[in-house]
Amino acid sequence: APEYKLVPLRGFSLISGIHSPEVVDQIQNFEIQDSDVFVITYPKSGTIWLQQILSLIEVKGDVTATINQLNSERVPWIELLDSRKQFVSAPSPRICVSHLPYKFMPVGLKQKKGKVIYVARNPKDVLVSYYHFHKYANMLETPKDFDTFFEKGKEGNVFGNCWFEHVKSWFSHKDEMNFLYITYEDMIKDLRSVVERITSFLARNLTSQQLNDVIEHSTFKNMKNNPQANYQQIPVILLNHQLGSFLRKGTVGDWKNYFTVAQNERFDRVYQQKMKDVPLSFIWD
Ligand code: PPS
Repeated sequence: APEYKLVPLRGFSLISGIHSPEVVDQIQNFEIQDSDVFVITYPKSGTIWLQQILSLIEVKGDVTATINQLNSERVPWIELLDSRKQFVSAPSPRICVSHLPYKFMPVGLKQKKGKVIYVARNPKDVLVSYYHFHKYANMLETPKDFDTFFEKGKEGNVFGNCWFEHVKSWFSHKDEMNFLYITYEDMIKDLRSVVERITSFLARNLTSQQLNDVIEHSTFKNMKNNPQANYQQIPVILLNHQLGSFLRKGTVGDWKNYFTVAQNERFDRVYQQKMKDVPLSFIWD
């Protein structure tokens, strides 16, 4: 098996074996078209959910048009090794996802070409979801226990680096871009209204029935049972499917089952300090 490790590129950690510094360094030069859509997330914030939703919006909710292709191929990651080929030659509209921080992004996005959808999730649930992901993703180091991962994740010693820096870097530059900010929690509470915000941001016209179909095939249950949406077909070399599943729990507030009172107090202090000038708030449970 290949050896995966975190390798730094301009202050950001990539995973050797699946990311290439050369590819990532090229992204800023990608020529952006007005129809391009970039979905940006910190890991475990709803990426594959958006892959499913956006590809369904493009086919107006007709799930049969998506069943020949994995959602990770319909809406590929731009930082993966072969992404340049996939992105540059894809027919318009080119829709991709990325975990990269703002500083690696194509210059064109900052000139209001293309569109950016940023999906944020409350960082306590991100930490718990990422903990489970580290246990079954072969490209990430298996944590000894939750306490160990809490320290590591809170410090940003993971792929994605620091959650606070990620959210803040994108959010503080939002006015340079065509930018839509949504949260995982809003999607859990009211998926329809978030999907409506997305269709209107992308100027896609769907009938009410088509919208229903998009939502129906994007529920946790239906995605978990859909082999083209649940990542079961991602090779075992990357994900050990016996140790977990990508669609794990899909709720808000699971952190309460993991954080001790002391950990929660420490986390709240860091949160308050790092987010004090940021006009964002989260639903925590
Ligand atoms: S990754 O590895 O960064 O691409 O992971 P990502 O897709 O961003 O995040 C995975 C978490 O999103 C949850 N998820 C969903 N929740 C509710 N409904 C739907 N349809 C859905 N699809 C994905 C997934 O279950 C992971 O969260 P946890 O808390 O671990 O369940």
